[in-house]
Amino acid sequence: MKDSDSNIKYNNRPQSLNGFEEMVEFLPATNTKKVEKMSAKQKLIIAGVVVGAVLLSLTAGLLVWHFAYRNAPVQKVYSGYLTITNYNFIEAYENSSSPEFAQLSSKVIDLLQNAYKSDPAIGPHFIQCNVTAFSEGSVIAYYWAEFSVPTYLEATLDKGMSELKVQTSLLRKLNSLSVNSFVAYPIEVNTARSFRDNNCLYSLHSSPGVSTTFNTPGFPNSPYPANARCQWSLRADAGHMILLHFRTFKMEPCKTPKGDYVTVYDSLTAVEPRVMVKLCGSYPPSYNLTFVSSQNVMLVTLVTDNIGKHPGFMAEFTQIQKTTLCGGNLRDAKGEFSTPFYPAHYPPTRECMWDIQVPGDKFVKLQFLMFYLFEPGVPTTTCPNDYVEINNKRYCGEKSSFVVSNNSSKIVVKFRSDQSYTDTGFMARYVSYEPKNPCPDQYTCKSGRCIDQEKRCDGWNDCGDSSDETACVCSDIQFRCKTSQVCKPRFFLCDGVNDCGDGTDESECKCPDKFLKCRNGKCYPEAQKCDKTDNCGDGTDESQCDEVVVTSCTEFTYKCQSGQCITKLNPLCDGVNDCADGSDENAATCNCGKRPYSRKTRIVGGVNADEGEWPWQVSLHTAKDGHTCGASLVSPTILLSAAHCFQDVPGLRYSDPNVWTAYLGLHDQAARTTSKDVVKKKIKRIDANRGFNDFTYDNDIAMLELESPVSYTDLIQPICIPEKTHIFPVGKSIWVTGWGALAEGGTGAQVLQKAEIRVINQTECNKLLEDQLTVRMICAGYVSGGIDACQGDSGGPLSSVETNGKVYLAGIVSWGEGCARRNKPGVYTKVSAMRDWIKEKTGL
Ligand code: 4AZ
Repeated sequence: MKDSDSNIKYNNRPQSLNGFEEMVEFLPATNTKKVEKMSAKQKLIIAGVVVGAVLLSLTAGLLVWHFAYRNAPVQKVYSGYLTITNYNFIEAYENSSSPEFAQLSSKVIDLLQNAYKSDPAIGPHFIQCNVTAFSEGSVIAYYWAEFSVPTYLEATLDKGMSELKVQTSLLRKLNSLSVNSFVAYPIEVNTARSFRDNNCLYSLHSSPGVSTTFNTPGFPNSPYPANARCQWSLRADAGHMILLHFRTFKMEPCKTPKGDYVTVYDSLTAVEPRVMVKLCGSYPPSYNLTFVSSQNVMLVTLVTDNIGKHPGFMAEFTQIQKTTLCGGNLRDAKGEFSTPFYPAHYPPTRECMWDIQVPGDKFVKLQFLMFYLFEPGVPTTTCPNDYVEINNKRYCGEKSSFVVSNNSSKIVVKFRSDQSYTDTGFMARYVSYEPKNPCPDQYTCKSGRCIDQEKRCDGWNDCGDSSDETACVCSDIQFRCKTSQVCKPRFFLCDGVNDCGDGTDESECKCPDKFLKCRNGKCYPEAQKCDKTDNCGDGTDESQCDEVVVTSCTEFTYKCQSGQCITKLNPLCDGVNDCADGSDENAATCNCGKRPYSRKTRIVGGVNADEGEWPWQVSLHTAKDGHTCGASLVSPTILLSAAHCFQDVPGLRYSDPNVWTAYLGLHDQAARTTSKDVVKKKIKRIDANRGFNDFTYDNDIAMLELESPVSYTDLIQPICIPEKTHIFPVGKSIWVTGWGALAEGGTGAQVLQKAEIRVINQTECNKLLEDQLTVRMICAGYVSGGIDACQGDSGGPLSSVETNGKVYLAGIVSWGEGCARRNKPGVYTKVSAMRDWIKEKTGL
C-alpha cells in the first residue's frame, strides 16, 4: 500500500478523472515534447469550440439582421400623377363621388395595378393604390400607391417606380387608356397617412370674379396645431390659371432641416419636381407673396413639427384666364418689360422672347432694375433651370441692377422657367442711345451704364463693374489699394473691414507680431489678454474673455445693479447671466430690440423698408408741416429723438408737446389714418437735453412722453438702449431709417426708407468734417453711395443688430453737411454717451 501510496504521489486528482489523466497530468518541466503534444490537442479543441461558437453567433446575427433589419418590411408610399391623352376633362371628374370619377379612377387603378404587377421589382411589394383627383390636361390623374418592401429591396423598388414608364407600352393597349407619363415620388409615410385620413384636407374651387379665402386651422384666434399635415387642393375653371396670394403669413421662424413649412405645388399632388415655393417664418403684409400656376390647379400643404405656436396664414386665390402669351416685338425708342405677372412669382413652365429693335440708327441697351431668378442649390454659373438669355449668355440668381448691351439696334431677350421653383422674376427697361455718345453729359461705364461724372474716381463702385474706379489719381482724402489700384476714402483705413479686398487698407494698422490692438489704438502683448489687469487702459484686453471678472469700476466696465463691475464687453441682454445678481439679463430691460417679422433680405422696390422691419421707428408730425422728425420707441410711453427737432422758431413753438402727434407702427405715410396697424398718440411731455448747443449740435437728444402707453404689436416694439460702455466697433454695419428727403433739398419719402451704413473711425471722420465732432457724436457713412440720412430723418434711429439678434439704438440722426455728399458722412448722437441722461429723464 505504501508503494501504491508512493505511486499516487504525482496524482492528487479524484479517481473519476483518471480517464483524462493524459490530458491533465502535471509534468516535469523538462519533458517538453510531451508538453507540446498535449498542448496542440488542447488548442485544437479550444479552437474548434471557439470557431463553432463564432459561427453560431454569426449565423444567429445574420438571421437577426436579415429578419429584423435587412428583411424588415418598410412601408413606402409614392405620390404621383399620369397623363391620359385619349380622354377630355369634364367637370364631373372634379367631384370624387360622381360616377364618371369612379369609372375613370377604376380604369387608372386597374392600369396601375397591372403595371406594378408586371414589374418584378415592384409587383411583389404592392399593397394598394388610389386615385385622389383629376385635372385638365388632357386629363391628369393624381394617385398614391402603397408598398411594403424589405429594407434591402427599397432602392430597387424606388428605381423600378422611377423607370416604370418604360415597361408599360403593352399595358396601355390592354387598358383603354392612353397614358404618356408616369411620375411617382416617395413621400413621408406620416404625411401620406394623414393626407389619407382626410383629417385636414380641403378642396376649393374658385368662382369667377371672386376671390376664395382659406387659412390654417384656428387662424387668427388660435395657433395652428402641432404635428399637422394639412392640404388645400385649389382648382379653377377649365382654361384658367390660379393666382394665389398670402395676405398674412406668420409661421415658425425657419429651421433646417425640419420645422414648420408651407409648400405650394403646381400640381394636385405633393411631388418635389412640382414645388413652386417652400415658405416658413413670417412675411410682413407689404411683401408680395403671390404665385401663379401653369394650369388650373394648385396644391398648398402645411407640415408642422411638434411645437405649433404661431398664428399661421390666411390666403386667397382667384382664377385668371389662361395665357401662355409673353414676350413680343418691342419697337419703340424706350420701354419696359418684365416676367409674366411681375412682381408676383412668374408661373412655372414658361418661355418668353422679347425681340427689341429701336428706331433710327440708334443702339439699344437694357437695364435690369430688379432681377430675382433664384433657386436654392442651383449654380448661377450654368443656370440650368430658370434663366434669362441674352447674346448666348445665361443670367440667373439674385442680382442688383445691371446693364447689358451689344452695340447694335437690336437685342433679343429670352426667358425660360422650368416646372419647379419660381421667383419674383425681373423688371427691365430698354433705351436707345446715340452710338457715338451713349451717355450725354455723363460717364459711360464699361457695361454701358451711365453715371454722373462726379462719381468717377470717387472710391465708390457706381458702375457695378468698377470701371468708374480704374485709372484714377487718388485725392488727398483717398488712399490707393495695392492690387486693384482703386482709390478709396481714407476713413476706410484701419476700420477692421477689408475694403480693398487685398488687405491694403488694414495692413498698416496692425500691431507687431504677438501684440494685439486696444480700441484706443495702443498695442499690447498677447500674453496680457484676459490677465485680469486693464493693460490697455480702456478695458479692451479684459473685455472679451471666457471668464467674466468682477473688477473695479471704470468707464469701460459694466455696472451691475448690485454695484459690482464686470469686465465683459456689451454684457447687457446678451442672453448670458454675467452679473451675480442677474441684473444684466433683467427680463423687463431686455424686452426690446425684437422684430416679430423675420427680416427678408430682398425688397422689391429699392430701398423701401419692409413693413415691420423697424418696429421702433416713429413718425413725428406737426399740424403745419406733417412729418417733421423721426423718433424711437424705447418703452410703452417713452420716445427718444433729437433735441434740434424741438427748438422754437418764430411762428412755431416746436417745444410745445401739443404741436406734435406721434405715429407708431407706420410704414406708408399715405396710410397714416387708414391703416389699422398704426397707432396715433399725442405727446404729454418733451424734455430736450439742456446741454443741446444749436451751433455745434452737441447733446442732440430729447425724450418725449406719450399721453398714454402704447401696446406692443408685431409692428410696434421698443429698441434696446445701449449701456454707457457698449461699443459699436468701427466698420460695423448699421442701419439708418426714416421718411426724410430722398435727395438734398428734395421731398420726403412716402414709404419708410432704410440704408445700410458703417460706423466710421472718429479721427478720420473728424478730418473730413473739419473738427466738428464731439465725444457725444458718432459718425456713420453709406458704403455703396447714393442715399444718406437727410432732412426729415432727424431724431430717427441708427439701429445696430447685435450678435444676440437684438437691435440697439446706436445713434440718433443729428446732422451732416448736406445729404449723400461724397466723403461727408452723417453725424449721429452717440446714445451710449447719453446713457446717464436717459436714465435720469426716463428712469429706463
Ligand atoms: C437734417 O436736416 C439732416 N446727412 C439730418 C441728417 C443729415 C443731414 C441733414 C445727414 O435733418
